[in-house]
Amino acid sequence: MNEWWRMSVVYQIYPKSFNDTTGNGIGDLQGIIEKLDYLKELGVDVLWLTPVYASPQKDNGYDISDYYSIHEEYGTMNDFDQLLEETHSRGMKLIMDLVVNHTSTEHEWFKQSQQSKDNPYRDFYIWKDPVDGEEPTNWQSKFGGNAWKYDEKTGQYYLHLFDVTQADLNWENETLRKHVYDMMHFWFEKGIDGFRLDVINLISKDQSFPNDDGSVAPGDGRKFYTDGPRVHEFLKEMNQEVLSKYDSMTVGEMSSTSIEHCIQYTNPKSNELSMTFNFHHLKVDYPNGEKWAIGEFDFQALKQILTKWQVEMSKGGGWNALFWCNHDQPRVVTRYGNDTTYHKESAKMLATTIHLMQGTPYIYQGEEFGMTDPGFESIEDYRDVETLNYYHIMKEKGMEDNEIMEIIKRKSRDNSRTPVQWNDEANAGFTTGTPWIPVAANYTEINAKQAVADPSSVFYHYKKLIQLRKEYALFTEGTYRLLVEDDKKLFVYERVNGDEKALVINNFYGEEATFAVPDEWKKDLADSKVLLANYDEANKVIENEIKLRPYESLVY
Ligand code: TEU
Repeated sequence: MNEWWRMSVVYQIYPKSFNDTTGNGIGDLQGIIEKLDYLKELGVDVLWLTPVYASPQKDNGYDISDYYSIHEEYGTMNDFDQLLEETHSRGMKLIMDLVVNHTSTEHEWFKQSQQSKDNPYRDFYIWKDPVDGEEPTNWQSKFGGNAWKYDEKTGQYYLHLFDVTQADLNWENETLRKHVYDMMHFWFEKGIDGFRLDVINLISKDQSFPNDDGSVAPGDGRKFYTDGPRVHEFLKEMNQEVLSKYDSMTVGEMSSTSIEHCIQYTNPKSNELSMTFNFHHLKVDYPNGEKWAIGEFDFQALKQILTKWQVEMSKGGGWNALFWCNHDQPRVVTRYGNDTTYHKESAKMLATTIHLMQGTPYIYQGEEFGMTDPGFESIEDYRDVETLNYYHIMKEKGMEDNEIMEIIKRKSRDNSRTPVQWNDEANAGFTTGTPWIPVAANYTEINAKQAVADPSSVFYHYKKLIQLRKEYALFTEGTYRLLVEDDKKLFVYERVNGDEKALVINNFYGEEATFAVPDEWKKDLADSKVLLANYDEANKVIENEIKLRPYESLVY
């Protein structure tokens, strides 16, 4: 099957931090329109817009109060229609974020549901009686604290797997599902090209609502509510009722899932989704699986996990989304690279590592020119609800402020939410007003304008990677094999498709490394040219060995 999204590269836009044209310090839709030519120059095919629907913004739009209108600070429906038209006129596609595991508690459905036990909308959400005067189960919210909120008016608790202002929808309710599908049709009829589905593997809860018996290893995350009993049934129904009627792309965000489920979610024979995000490669720096703790990343685990997902998903006919960064994750050049001495080299090496694997690559705004974590020291500079919740949780545990801030500086989702650094002018050219969140201090050196003017910048490395994917079907269709798997510094893999093959060699560390060329590659390397390098002058093969410089990356 040769679906267009298998050959595409997706660019993720977090509108609030992308580009402000009104001076209110918040990014907007007109700001995105202003940058479409820049994105076309980069060469991306699809834009993924995180939620722009009406929202009280407690979770920056992942708390939706009206699926049918645009959040007023981002603009109007006319602005959206113009953005869609301008995107399409440039030959690019646009997908929206579908947040239907929960709504804001300010959504009309929830306001109705909260009125009384016999309100027609009551069963759109998950309400339970107290058990022994307490919460119905011991489930914990992903944003800290118990996942149930008591509602005095009707004497019951409602479930919120995320913030208390994000009430979980009851997907057992057929009428609710119908409302979701109608809303999806509304956006497809406007001409969008697909959806990213927010935590979509959480929508089916085990209706016995079992307590968490602690049997799941910490950090595994797979709980009683991930990949629930009817999740595949619901996605097949969604596909049948909506997705199958449009030439669309879907990517499911799968919180703590398994390869088996992701094969089922994405194998075309399943008629569910096009591809999935999983996060196992972004938990190798979670000590004992704990996000809110500091630890160096486990390089061997990183290689093994990425390799396992490459091999198994391909074997099962599944399809991966390939990514390092998004609006929930720290910036990868800080996290797994070196954002000082070897900033450019390591940013390029990381891009090469993920982009030449099998799957659909995603670039998160600013990643294309090497934006870094901002390194904010004060809690006053943070905005993220998850971060602020954990700040208070760690304070209540009696942790010292400086210890807490060291963790938050490394782990906060705000690390990827600072304004895009367009140039070296005030506020990095993001706004003429006061930005809703401070701009990272290094915007004078690291910004899009500088990158576009520098042929050796990270920007042109991403552009070249996108071109390679278009030029060689090998990167879409070829097999994947990890080489020198126990090497402590090198991540080396080969891609093979018939008589086409490529060798991708990445030094993940800031010191020299030696790659001993395997027999099957000796002749090829002698003859083949370097397809892509991240140092200006490429390295040479000497006596069947390649000496790699710090963070050096080579593709043959
Ligand atoms: O994220 C799901 C999720 O679990 C995230 O909270 C993320 O994995 C976690 O913060 C990492 O520590 C989705 C959206 O991407 C996120 O922005 C929303 O806050 C969340 O769902 C609720 O909608």
